[in-house]
Amino acid sequence: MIRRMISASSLVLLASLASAEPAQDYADNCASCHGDTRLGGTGPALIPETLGRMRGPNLESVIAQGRAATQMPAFGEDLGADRIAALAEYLQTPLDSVPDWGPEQIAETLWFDPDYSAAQAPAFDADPMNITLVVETGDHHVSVLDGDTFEVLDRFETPFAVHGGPKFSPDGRYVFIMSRDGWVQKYDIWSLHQVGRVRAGLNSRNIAISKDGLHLAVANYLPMTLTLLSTADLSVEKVMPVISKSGVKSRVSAVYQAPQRDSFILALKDQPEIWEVATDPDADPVYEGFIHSQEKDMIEAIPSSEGLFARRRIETAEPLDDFFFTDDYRHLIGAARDGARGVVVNLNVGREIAELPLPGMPHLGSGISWELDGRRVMATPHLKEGKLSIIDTTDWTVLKTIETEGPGFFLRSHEDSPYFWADVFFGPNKDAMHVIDKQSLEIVRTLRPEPGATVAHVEFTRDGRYALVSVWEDDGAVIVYDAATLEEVRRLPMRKPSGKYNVWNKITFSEGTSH
Ligand code: DHE
Repeated sequence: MIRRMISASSLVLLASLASAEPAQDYADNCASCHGDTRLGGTGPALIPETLGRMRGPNLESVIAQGRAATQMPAFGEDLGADRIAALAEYLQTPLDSVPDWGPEQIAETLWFDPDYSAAQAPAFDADPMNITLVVETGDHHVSVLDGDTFEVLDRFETPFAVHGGPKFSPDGRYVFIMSRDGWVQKYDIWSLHQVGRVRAGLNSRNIAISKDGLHLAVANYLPMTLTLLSTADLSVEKVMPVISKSGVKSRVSAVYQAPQRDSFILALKDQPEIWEVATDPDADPVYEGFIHSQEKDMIEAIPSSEGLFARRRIETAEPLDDFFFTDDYRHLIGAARDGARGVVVNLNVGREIAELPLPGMPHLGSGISWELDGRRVMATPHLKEGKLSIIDTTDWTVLKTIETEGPGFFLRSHEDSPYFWADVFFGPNKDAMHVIDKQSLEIVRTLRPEPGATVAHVEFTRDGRYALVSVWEDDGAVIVYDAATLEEVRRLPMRKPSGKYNVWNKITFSEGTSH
């Protein structure tokens, strides 16, 4: 009788476990690291905006097996397959509401590294202008490379899932790094030490630094804002809600620095507008036509002068994304939503002036430019087709289409190199890297340094002598090539290295880099 009672109660227990609510499972097993609201804690946010980026092993297998070399344990034995599937589904449902994330909430997250003290001079012998940072997404670290000897001077932990290029202060001393969960990290290159962190958004896209180096703009999806931080102490200067002229909120796809204009340019994801935000404290907003009188409410909190952070709207026929800028920052090309056209906008007059046929989803943000037969041309890869488009920026025509071995993600060159490098990021030939002559527009070599592995993203040393290529795998490497002979000279083991950023090339806006 007793035995029958025990087995009956066990059955009830088992049944209740099998049907446990995923929200309860989340609260019991995940909330302590990922936050009660799923917006992150010591672990990353678990919301669709973040999880949509998960590549490789799917969500269920990460929950079941954990993540090697992280604090993420395996829940396979405790929860079983059905509850894990329900939990994974729960994590992919949008949040009912997004909490306020204004100046107060942001300020509460501000943290300074107690072990940091600012060095008076670089704590190393290497050329501080030839430092290259390697973002290692495999274990969320950055390696600081001496660009002459390729020695790793430091390797520091970043917030989880860094995205987009880190941004250097104009003197190259500090760098700011952003994660998809909206954390911004400040690192002092001279001291080889982290300075601090702040969470500027809940789900963020990228950052841009102002021409004078005083302000950092953070483009957010959640909430739909642009956060402006002081680079000195990471304090909040302003949180700008992003609301179209017609009163509809929009996510910010990306924010870019326009040095010649002394402004930030914003791509609005959901509304047919481009925003320009002044970073010149002396800009006279009315004279510049930066604001309409009915928009005064948007600039009421401007700290030091009327011009700083004044906003100008440029209305477009449809939302545009993923911008390439001409070197003088007079024009941008944005990708139209249909993934088949590029739209040219003249930023001075504030309107669209041309359209280009660019089928196969151009990745304009990776575009680079150079002189060809006295004309300024730009090249862009396509995310859905194995080709590169070469565009004449003097008359906005497609000069040539170069066939590649598959769709690519990044392009790179250097003023002193006759070649540009184009990866094949997707498909069976993802191990290929094309090297293309900038004048003949012919592929001169296709490198395959690690057959079967994804090989992507290139950065040059300051002098353009060496090209650094990522073997984009967990057990990966950065391969150093002689940029003239195209021979491999070094191989540095790295954990899934993604982007690489040379201080000099970035702070001088080298024509070979996407800005
Ligand atoms: Fe990126 C830069 C948008 C997916 C790695 N990516 C950028 C920038 C934008 C952008 C707007 C320029 C910001 C900057 O540097 O300031 N990226 C997008 C997308 O919209 C897209 C397609 C989808 C998404 O969910 O965001 C996307 N990006 C990816 C990836 O899957 C990549 C390959 C891996 C990852 O880290 O998520 C990736 N993106 C990068 C890198 C840069 C980048 C390494 C910086 C390149 C550089 O050389 O500056």
